[in-house]
Amino acid sequence: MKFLDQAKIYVRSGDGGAGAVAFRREKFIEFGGPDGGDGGRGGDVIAECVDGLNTLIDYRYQQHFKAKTGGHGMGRDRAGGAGADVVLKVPVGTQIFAEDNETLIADLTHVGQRVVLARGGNGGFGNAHFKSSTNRAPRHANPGQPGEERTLWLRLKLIADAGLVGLPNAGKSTFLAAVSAARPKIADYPFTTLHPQLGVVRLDTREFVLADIPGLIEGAHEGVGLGDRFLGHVERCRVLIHLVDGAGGHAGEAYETVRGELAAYGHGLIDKPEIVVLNKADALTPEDLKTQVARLKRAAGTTPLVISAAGRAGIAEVLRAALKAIDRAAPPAEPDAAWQPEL
Ligand SMILES: Nc1nc2c(ncn2[C@@H]2O[C@H](COP(=O)(O)OP(=O)(O)OP(=O)(O)O)[C@@H](O)[C@H]2O)c(=O)[nH]1
Ligand SMILES: [Mg+2]
Repeated sequence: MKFLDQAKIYVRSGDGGAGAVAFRREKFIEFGGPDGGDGGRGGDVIAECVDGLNTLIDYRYQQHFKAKTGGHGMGRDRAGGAGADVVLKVPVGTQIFAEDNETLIADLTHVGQRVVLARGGNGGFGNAHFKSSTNRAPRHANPGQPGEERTLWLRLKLIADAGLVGLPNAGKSTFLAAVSAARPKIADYPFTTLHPQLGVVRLDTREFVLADIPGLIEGAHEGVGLGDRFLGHVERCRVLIHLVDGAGGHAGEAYETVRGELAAYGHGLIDKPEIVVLNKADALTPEDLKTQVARLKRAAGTTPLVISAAGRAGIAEVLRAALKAIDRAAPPAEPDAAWQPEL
């Protein structure tokens, strides 16, 4: 399935149906009285969070969603039918933003959650509604209220327990492939991974979701490389696994670069529990390994775990440390109360 984590959509709820003006006309019945029915409600446009989706790709092909208009009222006190709703199915972790792409409207974090994006207009009253002792033959009815229309942004932030961060080529995808059934593309050039990938890790009797995030480079927060476009997915991770390439330059500097980008992005990424890991130990001489570990320790302030993702050595310790940190970390902050459109 193709991955798309951002989409712009246009939604319009249904107009309400108009009320009817009608009078009872029957043989032998004089002054039958008004009997125009009310119009039906217009349909709503609703977003619903469903299981089994992990991309917004459907919204690349369809961006316009219009709910049906309510039926018009009719004579003989027949009310119009309600217009059908339109339900947009979105994956868990979808946020809905207003047209400015900044104002958060709703955050759909669990399956079954629903939010009304545009409310259908009410139907108008038919003339039967307006009869009174002083006006026994009203000749007017209400039109239906118009529906609402708005342009919205959908943004998917994958929900994972732990996220892999690091420079390109650090071995993040190799790590994900080693610990889960995910099969990300692995190659010895930077930016092999172009969009986030999820994998389910099983450790002893436990499970957690690990996300492989495309590599970050200096200036990513200004758009260099793939930029920080995918860091949004890290926002939802409870724990970061920071992979540093032991065989590719100064480990301490590599670490600092990524930390700098996480700090520049903000949103609390820098405060997340972090497991510091030096990868590619197999490609280093014992002396080089010692130097790199010392550099990384100085930069990170903790002793890094040393692994070889390709050689599958030391991986279990990393997973165990991650699981411990996940259990300790508070669940991600709940977003503001669900928003409802003003009527
Ligand atoms: N020697 C050695 N090579 C490794 C190890 N782990 C990964 N590699 C190699 O490093 C290269 C990059 O690995 P990837 O897993 O694609 O790196 P990545 O961090 O996902 O890179 P991007 O997706 O570009 O950000 C590949 O050629 C891997 O085979 C390791 O433990 N030892
Ligand atoms: Mg990769």
